[in-house]
Amino acid sequence: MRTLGNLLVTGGAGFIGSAFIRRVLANPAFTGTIIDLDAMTYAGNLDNLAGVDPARHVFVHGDILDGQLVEKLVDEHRITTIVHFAAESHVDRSIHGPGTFIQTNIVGTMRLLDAVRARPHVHFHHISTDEVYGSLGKDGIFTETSPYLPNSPYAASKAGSDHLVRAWGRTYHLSTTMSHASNNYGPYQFPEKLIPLMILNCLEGKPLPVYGDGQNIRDWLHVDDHADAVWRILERGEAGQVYDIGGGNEWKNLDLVHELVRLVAELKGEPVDTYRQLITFVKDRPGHDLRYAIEGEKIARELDWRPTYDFVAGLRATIQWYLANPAWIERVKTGAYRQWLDTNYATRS
Ligand code: NAD
Ligand code: TDX
Repeated sequence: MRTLGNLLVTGGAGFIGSAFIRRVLANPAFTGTIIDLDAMTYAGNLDNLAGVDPARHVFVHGDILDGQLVEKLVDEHRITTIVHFAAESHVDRSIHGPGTFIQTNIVGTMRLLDAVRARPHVHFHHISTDEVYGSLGKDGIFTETSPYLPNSPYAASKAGSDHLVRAWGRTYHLSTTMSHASNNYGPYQFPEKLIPLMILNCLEGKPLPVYGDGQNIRDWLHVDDHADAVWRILERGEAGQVYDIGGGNEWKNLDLVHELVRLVAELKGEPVDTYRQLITFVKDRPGHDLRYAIEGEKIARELDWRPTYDFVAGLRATIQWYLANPAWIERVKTGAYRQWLDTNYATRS
């Protein structure tokens, strides 16, 4: 069992990083402090962390590309473990502008690894994605030994970062672990990703854009399950090992959109047709992967971890969260969630 002191979490203002922080700070087994390094791109939102104990969550507005800052934080806060969530994470954005994906996801990861290289007592956990394995056909399943076959600039940049983690670990004898998760969903997800986009468009009566014929398949994992799996790996994962984290929960996109529409209608007490008629087939994403599915046997067998969420219950709760948090939605839509930066930095300088 690894002893977890103070953690440096990168990208902790994003969707999954913030879920991880909320969950870890609520876990009595964790008694340290979290240093949260986030560059606050469009995806960083400090509203996601409202309510966390400020005495145990030190937010630092900075870039993982800034190696000196990373090293200073590790030393000053006596960091024992880096949990690396920070990334450019949206496939569609990577198609239109791959440059920042290469910078943040590959070069940024190298900066963090170099900081650890000079401080080999620090454990490094890398958060990666099933997309590095490319696309499955109708059959088959990804495992930790599947070949790397990335198809989007995003997936290629994550694959590149994975290779650095492996190589730095081997060459410089660093303590590293890595996980590949399937598609996450849950509260606080930025509405560019499928599930929150569809929920918000339903609520606004806007079209629900389904790419291609909607037959692509994703394996959905609740973000809290992902956070718990990462915690389990931090505590018990063996250095040098890779763990795949799946939801065991494959859905065709079109079926998922129909289920969302059904649940939104149920929760709003309105006829399903009100929302069903919004479903619109649009031009397919270039290089659109057909199917992802993760086996998840290794983490179950070696670390005794399995996902706990029932998908339909998790989806219903996620819709309920968006319905109960109009202020979060409004601040994202108007861009007001970014005003925090102006206010805060105006005060500091
Ligand atoms: P997100 O886009 O919601 O959040 C990313 C966070 O990283 C943001 O807070 C952003 O400001 C920060 N960031 C971006 N560039 C930075 C930089 N240069 N320096 C410091 N901070 C920076 O992403 P997410 O969905 O929470 O994903 C988190 C991680 O999980 C990523 O590594 C992603 O590849 C991986 N992942 C995501 C999913 C998913 O379904 N969302 C699935 C598997 C793996
Ligand atoms: O408007 C849409 N219409 C649509 O049909 C959007 C945004 C998506 N889609 C489709 C594309 C995918 O088949 O839905 C599926 C899910 O799309 P995204 O939410 O963009 O996720 P995906 O491309 O599968 O990648 C996600 O999972 C792996 C995350 O964004 C990545 O960060 C993660 O690594």
